[in-house]
Amino acid sequence: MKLYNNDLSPFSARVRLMLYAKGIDMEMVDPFADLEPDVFKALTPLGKVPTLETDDGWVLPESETICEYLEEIYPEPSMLPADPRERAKVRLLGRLGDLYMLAPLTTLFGNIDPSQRDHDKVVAAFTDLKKSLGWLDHYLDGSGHAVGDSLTLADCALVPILFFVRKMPELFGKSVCLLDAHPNATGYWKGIFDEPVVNRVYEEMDSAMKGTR
Ligand SMILES: N[C@@H](CCC(=O)N[C@@H](CS)C(=O)NCC(=O)O)C(=O)O
Repeated sequence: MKLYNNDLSPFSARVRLMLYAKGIDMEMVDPFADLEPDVFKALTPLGKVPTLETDDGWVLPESETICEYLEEIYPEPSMLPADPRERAKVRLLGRLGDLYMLAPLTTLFGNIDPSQRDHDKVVAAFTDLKKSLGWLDHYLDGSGHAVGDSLTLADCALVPILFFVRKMPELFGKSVCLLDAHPNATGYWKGIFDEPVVNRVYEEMDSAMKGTR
């Protein structure tokens, strides 16, 4: 199998974290560096990473869908708890990340360049991000895992998002840590690094980010 991946993409990092946690070896291709745009678009009209391609040529985009598919075909170690309510919480945290945290982060991304910046959009995006961090804090318990006491798909979704939550203020000349107002998220962010695969993904994202500056 092949993963069309970009090391800085939080969506790609979500899938990589899962692959590392499950010990799945997969070929990585960065389509933006290694493929002509038309070739990638012919594979997936979305043209986005991550995209999975199986050995028989079946192509699946969208990080959450890829993770759910991989969980089904590689069920061990499980990254979904056995308890239905805990499973629901894993999925809830993934959706909080996708819908309410990545949306303002994407707006902020598009406004990093000061010469192109829309200040009203930046203010609104930071406001939305802080609000969604409050929601996240409500559902975390301050321990080093999002749900239960082992890695789940919720951690795969949240770690790459919190990477950017912590980096973003500095890119706008602010020296604040957005997690400071959120004790459970702060505890989570400290504890999750006890997982070696989290360190691996963090380093990959950090190196990719340094490469863009
Ligand atoms: N909802 C998608 C979002 C994927 C996405 O937006 N990926 C970005 C990189 S972070 C991308 O490939 N952008 C290229 C483009 O939109 O042309 C997912 O969860 O996989």
